[in-house]
Amino acid sequence: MLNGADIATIIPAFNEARTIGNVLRAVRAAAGIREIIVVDDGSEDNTALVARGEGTKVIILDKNMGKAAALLEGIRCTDADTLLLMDADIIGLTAEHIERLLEPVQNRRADMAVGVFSEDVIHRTMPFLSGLRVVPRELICGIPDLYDAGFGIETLISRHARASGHRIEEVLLDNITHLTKSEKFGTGRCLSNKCRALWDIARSGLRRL
Ligand SMILES: Nc1nc2c(ncn2[C@@H]2O[C@H](COP(=O)(O)OP(=O)(O)OP(=O)(O)O)[C@@H](O)[C@H]2O)c(=O)[nH]1
Ligand SMILES: [Mg+2]
Repeated sequence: MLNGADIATIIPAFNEARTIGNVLRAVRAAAGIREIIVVDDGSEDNTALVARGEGTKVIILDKNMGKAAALLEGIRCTDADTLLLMDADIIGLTAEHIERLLEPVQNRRADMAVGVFSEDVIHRTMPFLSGLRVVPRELICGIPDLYDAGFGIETLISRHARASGHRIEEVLLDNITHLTKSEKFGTGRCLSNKCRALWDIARSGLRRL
């Protein structure tokens, strides 16, 4: 590692008790991470309990605010200059995946690294949707009106990074996947959550920079 980047991990989590424990153990085992912050805003399961059981700092918001707001609340609680954004529903995550994702930024080849699940068609074709990324704090904090972006936050970060000339590297990650919305929520709730996500992504893609 060449760069002494000061890295905090922010994990937005909504009803992820099934998977967050392994995600936290993988992050904790990875080299170079100073701090881990989980943001839970209204989970109806034991997400916060499991995260606390892993010794992690958990921020609880009074009501559900969406993914972007949760991430931003987490970022407000750290002064780290580099942020590892991580989803809580990842299956198969290891410390090695995380170290591979950090490497391009630590070695100053890239300003932002985006993790791409190598076996996932959506990730491969639309890497700008990936929730696994290493991002400079100044990039995220420089994006206006991000709080209400919901599931569009990654699209906006990628668009702003490109527009402002940040060097982006995609890192292919093997043997890793995530729980789908239908596995998490069942058909009805999955459908409304999916529509919400598509709407957030569409408006983030169309927004004037
Ligand atoms: N705190 C918080 N976290 C959220 C919220 N919505 C989503 N997340 C988290 O953001 C991460 C990704 O959310 P998912 O719903 O799995 O979205 P996705 O993986 O992009 O989409 P799918 O392919 O449909 O699974 C997970 O860690 C979720 O728990 C929210 O409203 N609040
Ligand atoms: Mg998911």
